[in-house]
Amino acid sequence: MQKRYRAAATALLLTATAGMAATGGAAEASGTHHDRAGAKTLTITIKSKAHSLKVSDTTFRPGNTIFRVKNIDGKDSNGLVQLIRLRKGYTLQDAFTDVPQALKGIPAAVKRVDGNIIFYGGMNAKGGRNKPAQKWAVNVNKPGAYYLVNLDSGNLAPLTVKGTKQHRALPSRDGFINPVPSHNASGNTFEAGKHNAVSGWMSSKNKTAEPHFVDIEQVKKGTKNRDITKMFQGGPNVFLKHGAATDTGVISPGHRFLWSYDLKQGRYGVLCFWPSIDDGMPHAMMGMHIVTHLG
Ligand SMILES: [Cu+2]
Repeated sequence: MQKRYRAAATALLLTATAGMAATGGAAEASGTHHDRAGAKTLTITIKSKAHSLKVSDTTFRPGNTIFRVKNIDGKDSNGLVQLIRLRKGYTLQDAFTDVPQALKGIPAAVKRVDGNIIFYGGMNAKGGRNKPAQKWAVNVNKPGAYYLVNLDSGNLAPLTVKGTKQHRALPSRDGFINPVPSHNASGNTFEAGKHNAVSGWMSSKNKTAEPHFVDIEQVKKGTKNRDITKMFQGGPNVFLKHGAATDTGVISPGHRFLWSYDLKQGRYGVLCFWPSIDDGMPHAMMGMHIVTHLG
C-alpha cells in the first residue's frame, strides 16, 4: 500500500510540456487484426523506458483497444502506466497539481480530480526484456485527446482518437472483481466472482460513483475480511510475505477495465487506496476491502 503514496510524490515530477507535441499521420486503426473468432481487434504496443513511453499507434478510431506494455528497462517495474482523458477546461497542468494533493488526502483536490480526469485504468510496467508484456484492454469510447501517463517516472505520451467508432473485440474474461456500492464508511466495496481463475483476463467494472484502484495481495491462511479492518486499526499484518500480488491503475465510474494476470492459487485481499471524496482518507481504511479466493 505504501507505493500509492510514493506514486503521489513522484507525480509531482510530471511536467506538462513532456511529449505534448501531437504526432499526426498515423493510419487509423493500422494495428487492427482479427482474433480467433474473426472479430477485429486493435493492439497498441507501448515501450516503457526510464525516460520515455514509445507508442506504436498514436492516432486511431474509438472502440475497444488492447494495450501491450513492454518494459525494456530490465527493472522489475518502471512505474504505473495508465490511460486518461481530461474534461473540457481542465489542463494537464491542473492534473499534475491536483493528483499529488488528492493522494495526500486534500478533499478539494480529490473533488477536482474525480470530476475532471477520466481514468481508463492501467498497470505497472513489469520488466525486463525477456518478460512477457503486460496486457490490458479498455473501451476507448470517445473521440478526443488521451494521454498515456507513467505517474512514477513522469513520462507522458499523447494519443489522438478520431473518426467513427469501430467495432473491435475485447478478450473474454476469466474472472471478475468489480467496485460496487456499499453501506460501509467509504460507500464502496468489491464484488468478486466465486470461481475466478488463477490467471487469464480479469474484468473490473466500476459500478460506483468514485474512481478506484484494484489492489490484490495474497493473505495469510485463514484471513477474514475483519482481520484487514483490524490491521488498519493497528492489528497484525495479514499479507503473506513474498505472496503474489498485482494492482491496477485508477478506473473511473462506469468504466470497465480488463487486465491480464498470472497469480497463484490462494486467498487474497482486494483493497482500494484511492482517497475518499468526503474526507480524503484512502477507501480501504474506511472499509473498501474484501477477501476472496483465486483458483
Ligand atoms: Cu476506491
